[in-house]
Amino acid sequence: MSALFTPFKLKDITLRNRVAVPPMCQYSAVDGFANEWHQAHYANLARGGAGLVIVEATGVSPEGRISPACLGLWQDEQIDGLARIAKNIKAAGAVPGIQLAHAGRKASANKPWQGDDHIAQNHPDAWQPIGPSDIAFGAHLSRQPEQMTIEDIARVQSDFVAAAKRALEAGFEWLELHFAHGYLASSFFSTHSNKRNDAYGGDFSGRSRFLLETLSAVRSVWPDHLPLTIRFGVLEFDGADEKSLIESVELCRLFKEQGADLMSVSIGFNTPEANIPWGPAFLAPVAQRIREQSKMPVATAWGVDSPELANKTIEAEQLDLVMVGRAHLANPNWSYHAAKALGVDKAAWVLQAPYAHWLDRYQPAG
Ligand code: 8OZ
Repeated sequence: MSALFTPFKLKDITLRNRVAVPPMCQYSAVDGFANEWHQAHYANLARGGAGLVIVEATGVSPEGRISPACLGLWQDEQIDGLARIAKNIKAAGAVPGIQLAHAGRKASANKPWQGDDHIAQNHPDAWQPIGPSDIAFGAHLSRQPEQMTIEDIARVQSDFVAAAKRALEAGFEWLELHFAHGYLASSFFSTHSNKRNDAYGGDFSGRSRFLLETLSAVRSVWPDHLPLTIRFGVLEFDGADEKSLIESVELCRLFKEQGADLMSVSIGFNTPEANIPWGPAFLAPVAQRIREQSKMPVATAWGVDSPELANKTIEAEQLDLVMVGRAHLANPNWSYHAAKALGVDKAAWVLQAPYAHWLDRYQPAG
């Protein structure tokens, strides 16, 4: 029996296996609306056999999008397109998830394949990014954000709440908050980006406040029986990682108290000065530490491409769920090929019957 292909239960939701597709921005929307690209993309991924498919970073407000081509859920009219996606994911036997995000000081950017930098300030597509402090990320994202007022903070938090309600209405059963990658929440937690001297900055508790309040506000509208998870940038690879990890573990414990159900462990990306040791499953030991010390189930992405490696991280109890991202773009049927490679009995049946039947039939005897 392959550990990767055992079910995973979180709250009232059971995933058919431990393979998840993490949020991957498609930069293909207009005005935040899902279109044909998104419909086909997510249906294909779900039909490939993964247990969970999480829709890409979806802006809780227009200003919270990374780029003008990101999805959004800031108005009711955006529900329909996402509801069709959720329905398609479910019809393929996967659980539909969605990630809600505010890009903070990294917002108002060009698509990665069109520069990955801030849109020129005087361009009609640009908008004013906001952040905990008026400090730019630097490097390719050099635009200075406007420091958020207390009213701005309350507004963004209520945007998260309103978007979470819409996500539920759209039929999503798994909600992930984007607290990583240098976007707004992550930038509140990081000393690289948060130099505030009010209740939302300074010491650990000040820098944690925006994240904990946002989580708690969303939890109050997201049903108890459905998973509410966090993609959390737990370290920066900036030379201060032990200190970051001690703080991150502490914050994970508080997240758990506020009702978070699983941590998707990732990187802070709050400074361009990071030295990231890219490699196969390089975050798995970090995730394992979060798992052991916060007593919460964990997932991680980044470099878990091979079925054997994915299976090993589950078997070794480093991860509860493996996020397989780019390997799914290369091969949307990754789970089927993984099941075959791992010797799962009747591997074709990782796929739905209209595919599984034909793949299973006419096998050579013996
Ligand atoms: C990887 C690294 C940095 C950002 C996201 C577009 O998290 C991203 C991202 C992915 O939505």
